[in-house]
Amino acid sequence: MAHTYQTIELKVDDNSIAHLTINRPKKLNALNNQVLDEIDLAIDTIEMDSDVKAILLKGAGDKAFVAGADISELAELDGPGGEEASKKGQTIFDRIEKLDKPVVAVVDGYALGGGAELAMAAHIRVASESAVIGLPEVSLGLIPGYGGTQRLPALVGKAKAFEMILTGQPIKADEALSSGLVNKVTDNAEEAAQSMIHTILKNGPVAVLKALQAIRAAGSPVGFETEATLFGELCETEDFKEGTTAFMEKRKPDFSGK
Ligand code: CO8
Repeated sequence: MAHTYQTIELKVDDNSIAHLTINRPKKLNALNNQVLDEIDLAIDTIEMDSDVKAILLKGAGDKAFVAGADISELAELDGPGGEEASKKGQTIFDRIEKLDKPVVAVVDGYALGGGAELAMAAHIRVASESAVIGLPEVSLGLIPGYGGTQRLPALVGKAKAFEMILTGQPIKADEALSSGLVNKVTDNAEEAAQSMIHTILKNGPVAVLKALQAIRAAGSPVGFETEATLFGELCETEDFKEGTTAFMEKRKPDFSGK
């Protein structure tokens, strides 16, 4: 179903990439309830639309990816409301991480608080030289509540996560790269992200899907078992036959996605 959005944009380009843009540039794309609801709706569409092969997640304007949860809404929360709001954001960001299509975030400018947490829910982050990433919640008397205390340690290790979350101090692109928080830093992050998606989409579609599923199981008690099961499933696919045959025939594979 096609939705009309006010705070996000969702457009699918000719290369089957869905461009999901957080679109409140005057508020540095801060995530209010409406933005979260619209992201949730956009995920429904992205999941159902078989024409969408990958997602490019970005912020509108030239200053920010997303400068955090909307502080004017946060200020109104009481205990039960805060817990509910945290769970709501966690659920939506979890849906992003669990998408069976690669999600690449373009981190251009500020990615703070909930914005950093949104970027961390993507599978890959490409940053611009101007990226400033941080979890400043403690400076507001809060902690990250959209998964940041869980995803940041997984990406950068506990020591760096303790430093970033306890000091609340943001880091710049070069430090984000060296600590593993972003995958790449470049002067044209959107172009680099698109190019990475094109590279991904040249590979066997079923293999890309199963790779997403296998990596998601990393660290869980069934991680290795999941890898072996998915590996076996891939050995039954036409893509596997085509990929290996093409290699031996010294030609490019023509994957059917079956
Ligand atoms: N929320 C609401 N409005 C914001 C936010 C925000 N997070 N960030 C920026 N804005 C607004 C500003 O109020 C301003 O609006 P107006 O023009 O109407 O006054 C507009 O965006 C432009 O911002 P600035 O004028 O401040 O721009 P500067 O270039 O001077 O500064 C900064 C840029 C440094 C990014 C600055 O805007 C800033 O510090 N923003 C707040 C950053 C922040 O603290 N983010 C974390 C918020 S807490 C959070 O994300 C918690 C997530 C988990 C919640 C879980 C439970 C709900």
